[in-house]
Amino acid sequence: MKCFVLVRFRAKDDNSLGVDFGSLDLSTPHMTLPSSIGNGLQFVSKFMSSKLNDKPESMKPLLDYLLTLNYRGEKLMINDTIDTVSKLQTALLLAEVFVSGLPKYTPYLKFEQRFQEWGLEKGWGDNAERCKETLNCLSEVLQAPDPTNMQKFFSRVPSIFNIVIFSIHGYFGQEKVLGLPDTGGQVVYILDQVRAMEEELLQRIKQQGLHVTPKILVLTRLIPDAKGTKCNVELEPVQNTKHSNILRVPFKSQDGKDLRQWVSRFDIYPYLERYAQDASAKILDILEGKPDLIIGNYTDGNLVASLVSSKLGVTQGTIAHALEKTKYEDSDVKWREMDQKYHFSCQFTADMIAMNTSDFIITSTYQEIAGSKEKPGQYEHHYAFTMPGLCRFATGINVFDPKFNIAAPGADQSIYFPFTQKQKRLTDLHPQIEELLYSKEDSDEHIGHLADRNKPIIFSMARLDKVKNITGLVEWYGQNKKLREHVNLVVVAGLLDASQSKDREEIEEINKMHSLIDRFQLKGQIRWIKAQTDRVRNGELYRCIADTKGAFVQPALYEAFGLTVIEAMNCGLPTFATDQGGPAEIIMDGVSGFHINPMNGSEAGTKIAEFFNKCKEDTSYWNKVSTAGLQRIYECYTWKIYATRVLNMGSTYAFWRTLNKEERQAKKCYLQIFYNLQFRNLVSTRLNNILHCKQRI
Ligand code: UDP
Ligand code: LCN
Repeated sequence: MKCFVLVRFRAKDDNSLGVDFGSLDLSTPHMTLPSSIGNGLQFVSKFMSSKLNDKPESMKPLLDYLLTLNYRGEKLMINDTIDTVSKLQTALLLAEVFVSGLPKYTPYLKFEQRFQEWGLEKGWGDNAERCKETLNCLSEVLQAPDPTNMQKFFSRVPSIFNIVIFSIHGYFGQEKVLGLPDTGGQVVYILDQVRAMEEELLQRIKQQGLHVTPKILVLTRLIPDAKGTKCNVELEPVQNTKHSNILRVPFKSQDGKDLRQWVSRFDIYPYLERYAQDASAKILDILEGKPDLIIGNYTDGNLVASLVSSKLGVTQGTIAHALEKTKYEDSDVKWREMDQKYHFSCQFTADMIAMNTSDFIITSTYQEIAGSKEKPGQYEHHYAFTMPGLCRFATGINVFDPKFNIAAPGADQSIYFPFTQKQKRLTDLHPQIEELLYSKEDSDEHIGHLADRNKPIIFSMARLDKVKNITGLVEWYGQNKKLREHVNLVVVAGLLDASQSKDREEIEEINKMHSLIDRFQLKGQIRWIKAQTDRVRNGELYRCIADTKGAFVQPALYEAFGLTVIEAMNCGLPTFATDQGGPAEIIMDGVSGFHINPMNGSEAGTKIAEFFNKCKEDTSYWNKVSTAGLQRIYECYTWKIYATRVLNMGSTYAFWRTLNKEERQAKKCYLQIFYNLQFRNLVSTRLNNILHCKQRI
């Protein structure tokens, strides 16, 4: 296939560029069952099993892949003396018979030499038993591949040691950053993800019998004007890890100097290409070579991950968290109206590039991909769309693509644990929390007070963005007499003083909060606390709210996942959360919590009021909902489950991407043309002025 045939058409009705990424996936198999969406790994394993099944030589790609495995040049699993599939089968058989005769826990070192005589290298296992299982698993795959053995084998292949994660915008740090503009759950997610993945990597490497130190680097932006955070520090170890670091690389302005101030995620595009080059050089230096897996986060991180992984030839994973296209209604069709403020032309183009270059896409829920009966999913939104006069995507990304995989995040259970675990409770923080919730006077940190301390508290915590709808919650509360009778309202959100904010949406929301508090005369029933950055104390805060037999309310107009929802549930706090997005899947309505419709405030307010009414009538009801919420968390939302899945994706897709090389090369070539002609052009015509600006809101 030639690259130039790939820009297929211009839409008839306007002069938009027509793009059909689907036409480039001719031999990529696609799922057909909606129920399979998000189970890419399973599908890929099934497909590979059937594809590698027909003739013995069909196994050659697997042999070739195994021959590439190495750590810093030292061969792993097999060496070059095994150059045919039948030689590999013989070696596996001989080795399996041999290790079967050894005591189970015989260390690998004791028989390493025998393995080498058969062309086998380190990586099969740390003892005789583990080696036997891995050898047998591959023998089964070579004899008659089946998806179960295929998945098991790839979960054991030593292919991942060094991982790079890109998360560029906002203030990426470990202290004093949450709640700052553009800085929310993504940062929490990534830091927890790093800890979980390091732990899983260490366990796998040990079981593989290797003595390798894994490294994880989180690449973000170095911001010299760091506002009291550590965002001006180049290298910072990730807390509670041994081998993971945050590496910060500055943006450069036109004159080559480091850009000093924070840049909104909507204005970030002109800096990314240079950033990718600078980051790439630093990564190669620190890791002393290429990483084995690159994972991007959000539009900017994913675009840079695409550039760096294409350049280095490394497997790429994509995580969106929450893309703007889904949040702003008709943002594609009305892109022109919004472009000045949001630069969606650049963003949607970057998203399409990243989704298509990526080898696999990690989502937190099914609905993030395919939505629900009522609403399209985040990725479904990107299937086909038009930005009139600019670009028409006939196929942007297809949700039946096997690159989609669900791996839901968890919440750090050392911080978010149930309020009932009395011996673990952080009682020394109680005086501070008491002051935060109940002190009478307004301060720099809070506004309003709770006159009647005997009432339960309904609590919410989020960035003060429009989409989070904290002002919506205040309005529902203000309007609902019953609710006001039953409970007090506490919200932790943003800044309290509009003149201190630089974020345009936050400024609007701050002003609205003040006017709602006045309009409904809420002082005495509401406490508005500014953004809280201490996660440990926040964990205890959720539990103190649970002590009042209160509830957590997440009223967002749309929430991609909703970490606060699982944090609250982990603490045993009954939770009401938006039915728009991830929470609709996390909570089973009426069992492990409740759904609320953010478009219908009076219905939502009544539902919450009825819950508290029922709790008064049936004293066991509150505990029942609390316990069911916890059970749901333990079954589905933990970091351990997440890390196992993601590392399995990394190793399986590393092989998957070596199949169909020609077609992939053609797509890569097309994507490069698209990047060069379309994306670069958009950035330079719409945004280059930013490079010269000192500060932009
Ligand atoms: N958070 C916080 N302080 C605040 C606001 C939020 O610590 O003032 C934390 C919250 O506990 C959660 C994260 O920031 O861990 C927000 O994640 P979520 O997924 O709820 O929303 P996002 O901000 O990513 O849209
Ligand atoms: C961004 C969001 O908006 C949230 O819904 C997610 O929970 C968070 O990222 C982590 O994925």
